[in-house]
Amino acid sequence: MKELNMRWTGNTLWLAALLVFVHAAGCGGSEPAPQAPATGTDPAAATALGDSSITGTVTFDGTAPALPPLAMSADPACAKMHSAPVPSERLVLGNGNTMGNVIVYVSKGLPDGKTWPAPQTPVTLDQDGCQYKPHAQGIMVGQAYRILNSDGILHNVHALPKVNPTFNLPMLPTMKEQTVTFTKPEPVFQIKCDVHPWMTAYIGVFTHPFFSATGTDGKFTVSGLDPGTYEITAWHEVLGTQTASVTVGATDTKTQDFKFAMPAAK
Ligand SMILES: [Cu+2]
Repeated sequence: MKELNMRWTGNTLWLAALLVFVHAAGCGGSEPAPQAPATGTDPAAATALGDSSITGTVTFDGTAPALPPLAMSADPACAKMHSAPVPSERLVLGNGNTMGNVIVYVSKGLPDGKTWPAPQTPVTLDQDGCQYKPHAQGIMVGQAYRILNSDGILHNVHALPKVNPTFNLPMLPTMKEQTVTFTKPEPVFQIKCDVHPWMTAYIGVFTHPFFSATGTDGKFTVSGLDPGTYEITAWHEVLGTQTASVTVGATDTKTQDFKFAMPAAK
């Protein structure tokens, strides 16, 4: 079933879309297409976005630990791409200890019966300078995940999900891109390169578009929400997760900041 659950092409997104269609049409509904709710309402309303948003800033509280730079000297082809040591990606801070690479998403409270189609635009992961860029991000179920090899050297893309099928794609120096999709929602999981042990990325797969990853300014915005009370989760690869409950009305912009700290020494 692995090849049925996961599709990619080296070339064009339309072919991936065609395969999705063929699979959906010929495989007894193991992945039913999103449907409007059966009861009565306007189909457009079942997918329309709301007018409220939640925004905020994620910061690190305390003295940042000194982390060793990425050990790129293990592969001279990587080392020569950089004129200076490349800082660790484990904790990326901006001015004022704002935190990058935090994925913030709605984890509870979305209305039943509503569906959100995956955008036609792909989410991109590039292998650039022997780093995955971006380091952390979200994607929707069914949305194209376009994996580039700007480096033009040998990498591999080893995904370690627990719900979706795992995959391990070789990226030969001549391969410019591959595209995959994820078929099930799944909390954030790791993607790594087995050639270069320091290369790690993280991705979360969602059935909705209410997620955001912070840049080094620590800022996130989740928009398009209907009125309601939502649990939002902020995830970080080292410092774990935090949740908050936020209630929005019909046209609100609410602020919810998060603050992470190193766990207390035992
Ligand atoms: Cu690599």
